[in-house]
Amino acid sequence: MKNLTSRFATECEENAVNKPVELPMPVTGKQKMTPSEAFVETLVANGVKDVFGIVGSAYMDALDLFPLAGIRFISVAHEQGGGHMADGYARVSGRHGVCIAQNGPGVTNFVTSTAAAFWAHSPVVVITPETGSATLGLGGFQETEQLPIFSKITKFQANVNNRTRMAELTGRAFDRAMLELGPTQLNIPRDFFYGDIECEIARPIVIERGAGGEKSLDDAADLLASAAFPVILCGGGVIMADGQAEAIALAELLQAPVANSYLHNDSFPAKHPLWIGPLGYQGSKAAMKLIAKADVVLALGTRLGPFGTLPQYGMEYWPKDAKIIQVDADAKMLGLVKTISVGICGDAKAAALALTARLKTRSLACSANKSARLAEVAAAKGAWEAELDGWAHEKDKWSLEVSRNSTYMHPRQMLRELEKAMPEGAMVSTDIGNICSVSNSYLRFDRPRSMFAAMSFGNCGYAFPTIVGAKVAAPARPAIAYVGDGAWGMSFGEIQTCVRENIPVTAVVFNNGQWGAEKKNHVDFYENRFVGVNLDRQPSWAKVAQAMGAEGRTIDKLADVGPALRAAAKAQGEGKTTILEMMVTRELGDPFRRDALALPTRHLAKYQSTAAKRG
Ligand SMILES: Cc1ncc(C[n+]2csc(CCOP(=O)(O)OP(=O)(O)O)c2C)c(N)n1
Ligand SMILES: [Mg+2]
Repeated sequence: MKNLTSRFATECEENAVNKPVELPMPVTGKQKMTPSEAFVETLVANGVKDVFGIVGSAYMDALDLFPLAGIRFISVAHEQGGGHMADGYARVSGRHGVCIAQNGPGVTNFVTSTAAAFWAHSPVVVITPETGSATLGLGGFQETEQLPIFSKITKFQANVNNRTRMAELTGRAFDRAMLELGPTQLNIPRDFFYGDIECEIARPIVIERGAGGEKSLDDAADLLASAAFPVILCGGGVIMADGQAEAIALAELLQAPVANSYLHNDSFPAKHPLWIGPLGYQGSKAAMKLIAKADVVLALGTRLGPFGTLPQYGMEYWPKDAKIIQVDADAKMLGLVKTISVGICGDAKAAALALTARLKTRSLACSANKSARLAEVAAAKGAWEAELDGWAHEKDKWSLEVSRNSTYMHPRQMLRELEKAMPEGAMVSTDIGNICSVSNSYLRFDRPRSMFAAMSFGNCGYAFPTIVGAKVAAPARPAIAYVGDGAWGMSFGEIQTCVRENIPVTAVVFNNGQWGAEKKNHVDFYENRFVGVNLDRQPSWAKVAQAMGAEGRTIDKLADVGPALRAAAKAQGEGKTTILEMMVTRELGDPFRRDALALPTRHLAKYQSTAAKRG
């Protein structure tokens, strides 16, 4: 057992991306400078190397300083894309992602990406230059109230209300993004970039999070020591704390199976024998069957979001009678969604360490039945793999009908081929859609900071720009986005950024000619009365890619999928962005929101023909 701990845990530490970085020295001491200089020097003090955005007159005086400050300005196609890039950058590096735009329309284009970063817990600093302070409220050019718009999707809003406070408030926006792990807004009236001020550039404040309260940790250790069937649920907090090695050590001490929380498939290594896969929509049946047996669940670094534990495959798997220990760095998340027995406000890494320290000298009830439990784990995993192997296509009536005469690939078979061909160390972002969701069953990772799904904000158009940002932060790693064709229509413009800025990535576009995830609701609840779900007359996305200066390939044979992915990933090494357009049938997997839809009721006579007949 000792060997197992050291092998997996050491590897994990070696792979950690989020190693402490040496921060460059900004100018020191109180001195005369312009607010633009104070702003840029504060970025330097925070180790900012890359800023995503679209150029605008509002902040041109500061932009002029970027090259000499060693800051790369990455010019994007749309500010939303720039915001997602900052998010991807932050998620892979554990450092700040930064984006900036023109006041008014440039800034409102950041709304969706900021909301997405909020729910991905990404430390993104959204810089929003504002209309000039002297004319604010007069309805001049490109004016809108920029603070209320972001008030519910940021953790903190710094409003530079006086040019002398530029460095202080810029620094605070960076500190708070890290402290609260989420986006912050730095709002700067555009005239405040100019003038002469005297100030000092503050160094970042680094606040260490502790393991949690002593009593809570003692109570949690007692529960774990007495558990007969403990299960660990590893969430995004484990990744953000760089605590995978500690989570592995605790799991191995308890010999407890470990599930990934929804869309955090990279929170525990898939090759580890105790890994059982992700919970939630299109997750692992093995994870669901095993957690259903738990008498104690340690929810480590997860807010236990309501969508992530909904019943799936007709299975109510959440163990209602189990004692739940929840560890989250944000005290407000404890017990919010699930009833808990012990809530620990702490860092997932430190808490895992503290629990291991408490438990390693104790006798553990779960040691007695260890072999039986491990046999159950192996059997459940084996059964799920066998089921996936045999699950070549969807089997509902509609799916069978639309795929019967198709020469295209079944999405599940294609996803399995992609899984098999996935290059070592790959980072994968996933969009919102039916095929992207089904991919949840086929995405396995051995290192943290590898999966960047559109988290609970769930916006189409997330994956492609996010992987572009991730690639900027980790250029040596293969960067792959999974995107449905509908979502691709929203986001393919960022191919321009890849080509122009030389950021080589791979996008795998699932061409099923439809907004599939929503169409599935029409099939299941509205008797195939399709409104707005067919994507007819699409261009060849491969040819569009070529026209934009990238590589584009259309793939319609299963045998070509793996080689095409490998070649595209390799081509990233030669600076090439590749779009792989996968021609797949129109079949559809389980719907997203079975929980929230119902067969229609109609009272008005003119709508009677749309009433449910299947009740
Ligand atoms: C910005 C945004 N608009 C609309 C939706 C609603 N929506 C969720 S999934 C989906 C369909 C996605 O279609 P596609 O990207 O083609 O993937 P598919 O489901 O076909 O695999 C839509 C429109 C959304 N989540 N986000
Ligand atoms: Mg589609």
